[in-house]
Amino acid sequence: MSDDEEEIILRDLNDEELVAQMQDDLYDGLRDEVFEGVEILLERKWDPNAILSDALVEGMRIVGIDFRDGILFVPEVLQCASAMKGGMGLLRPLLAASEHAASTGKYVIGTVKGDIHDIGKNLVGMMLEGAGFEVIDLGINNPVENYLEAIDKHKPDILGMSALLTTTMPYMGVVIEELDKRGILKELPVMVGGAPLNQEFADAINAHTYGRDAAMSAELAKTIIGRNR
Ligand code: B1M
Repeated sequence: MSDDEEEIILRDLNDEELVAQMQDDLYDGLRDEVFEGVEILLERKWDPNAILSDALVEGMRIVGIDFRDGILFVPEVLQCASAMKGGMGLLRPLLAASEHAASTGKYVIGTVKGDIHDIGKNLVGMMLEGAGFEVIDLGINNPVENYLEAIDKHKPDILGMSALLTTTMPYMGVVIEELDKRGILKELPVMVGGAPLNQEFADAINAHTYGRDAAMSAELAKTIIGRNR
């Protein structure tokens, strides 16, 4: 089937069918189709946040279930991630369109050592940009040295760490301990987030804040900046 024919079919769907189709396409790792679905919903004046949550994040949630149950494997899930990122790329400028002329503050963010999941972190970064933050993204698999170097170089107002694995989340505690030893922690609020985390864990490792999701994290970051000024 040609791209044009596929386009006509997607465009023929009503909103509900289209969102369901996009979740299927994300599951099948069809980057172009997911991208096109996002385009169509935007043309239909959907709120970018709703596209993100209803079509993309929900699609990825379904992928997660089948990944956990051994129905999908790493190569397939990588394709799903690529499709998700394609759609997110289109939404990025819209979510990050800041009403703020000046930067709200500087935010360094990175996924911790041993962990290569970056979709959630990227979303948090996008929302922070939307809230007017200058975001310095350290990417994935960051040892403590990377965070220290970035703090020294960029002098952020907040440090954010993301982890998606129960095996990598304790490393956040290692970073926080090191910041404490160096006297940085009392000056620099640390936000932690990621699917396996909760408030209890954040408290246990002495993090300043726990961000449950991207939108809430951006709000929390603004509150922290307001409090510190
Ligand atoms: Co991974 N993986 N994975 N994986 N993967 C999970 C996390 C898992 C829950 C799947 C499952 O079993 N159901 C499971 C973890 C189990 C556990 O630890 N208990 C798992 C596993 C086991 C693994 C491997 C070990 C598999 C293997 O190799 N056998 C391996 C590990 C690799 C490594 O990191 N060393 C692995 C690999 C991969 C891929 C590479 C294939 C791919 C990642 C691609 C990429 O990110 N570029 C992948 C994916 C895609 C997933 C799932 C399916 C989806 C994650 C995602 O992107 N979610 C995931 C299952 C799931 O979570 N449902 C799974 C969408 C995203 C928007 O949500 O990341 O939660 P999330 O982010 C949210 C919040 O958590 C929060 O805001 C975001 C937006 O609202 N948030 C923050 C996140 N970071 C934050 C930081 C903040 C604040 C909020 O402040 C700084």
